[in-house]
Amino acid sequence: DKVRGDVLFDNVTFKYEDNVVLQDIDIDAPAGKKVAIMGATGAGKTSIVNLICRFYDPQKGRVLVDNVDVRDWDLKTLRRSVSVVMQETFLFSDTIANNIAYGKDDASMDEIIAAAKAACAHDFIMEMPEGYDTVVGERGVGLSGGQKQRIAIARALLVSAPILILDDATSSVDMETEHKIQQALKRLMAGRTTFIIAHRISAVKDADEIIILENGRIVERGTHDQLLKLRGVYYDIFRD
Ligand code: DGT
Ligand code: MG
Repeated sequence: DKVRGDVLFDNVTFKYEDNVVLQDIDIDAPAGKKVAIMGATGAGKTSIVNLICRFYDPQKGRVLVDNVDVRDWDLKTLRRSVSVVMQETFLFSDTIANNIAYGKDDASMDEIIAAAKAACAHDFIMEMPEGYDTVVGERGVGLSGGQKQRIAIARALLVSAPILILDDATSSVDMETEHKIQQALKRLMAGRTTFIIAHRISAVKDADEIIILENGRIVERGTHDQLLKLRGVYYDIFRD
């Protein structure tokens, strides 16, 4: 009963109260496919990934994982099958080591350090008063947005869920660090169904399918080359 990681959106419409956020969304992501989602702020990108994790349910249509409606999944199994680097990173009031190992309690210190190194977090962690034992979060040392993102990426690197979601995962780190982290993320994506939400072409151009959302609707979809030829929204982002 291992989860393969096929994800299918079948004509999904989703609203917050009267506000239609996603309309008639079809996405076919068989296990291992890389889907990138782009679009302006408020277009509905995060809402798409919220539906996979069942943080919300759609009013119309279905979201399927391994051909089973996510509503019929055991919530624990479903969430354990999805590894998410959220747009708004959440850290527990706990040590850095425990924050990284959240989701994989049996991780060894060597594994934690390797994940932190791959996420370009090791150096700043070692500069903290107590290194990996430094308490962060509400009652501990404050971290910058980019530092929190790197902790979250290290956390994702440790668990090996078949579905991976990167929601603006490197938006707060500088270009040079992002470039380094991309290498680790590429390894992380290998063999997993991946949803990459990003604003930079560099982060999406290798995806199997790039989806452009506008006001909750898919207005363009295809590979990097196909979308460039289309000379539409994606082409305009590319030229800027
Ligand atoms: P981003 O992250 O700023 O680039 O924007 P997206 O594309 O991730 O947008 P998303 O999916 O967070 O929001 C789509 C729409 O849904 C937007 O009009 C705001 C609205 N919305 C998001 N979260 C909530 C919520 O918790 N309650 C209500 N009522 N509306 C929400
Ligand atoms: Mg978002």
